[in-house]
Amino acid sequence: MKAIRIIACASLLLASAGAFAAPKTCKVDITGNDAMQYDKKEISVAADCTDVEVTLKHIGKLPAQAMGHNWVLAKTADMAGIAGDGAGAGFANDHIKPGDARVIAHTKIVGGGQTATVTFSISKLKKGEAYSFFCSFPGHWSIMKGAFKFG
Ligand SMILES: [Cu+2]
Repeated sequence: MKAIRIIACASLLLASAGAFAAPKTCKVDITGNDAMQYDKKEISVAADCTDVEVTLKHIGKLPAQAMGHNWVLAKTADMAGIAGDGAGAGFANDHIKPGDARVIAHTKIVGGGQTATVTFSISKLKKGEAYSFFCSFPGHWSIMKGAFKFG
């Protein structure tokens, strides 16, 4: 009787160990330009990615104060609210309201020739929820946005 219980315990342990996939950081590159455009309308990461590293490169020439871009990830439903608050949050805050819990991940704002990177865990995202990425520089998010898909 005792032996059976031990075997049952061991198989439970094995089953739960299998649920944790090996960590895998998937890299995504995206550019922004002087015409207020990203080069991607959608980002899709594979199901085995546990973390995502996004690198935003500004391939234009304009300074950040004039044509700055960042990369912000949030639920699609939160995008307008974050962008609205971000517009008033100021350049020094990367146009993100300080402590905005709706923001899942974001880079700093970059200008022409500059690059910024952010890494986040896929565990912050829920299956079945719609997520989007966008630029929170005032006036940009209506054009600079796209769907973020995973799994
Ligand atoms: Cu922008």
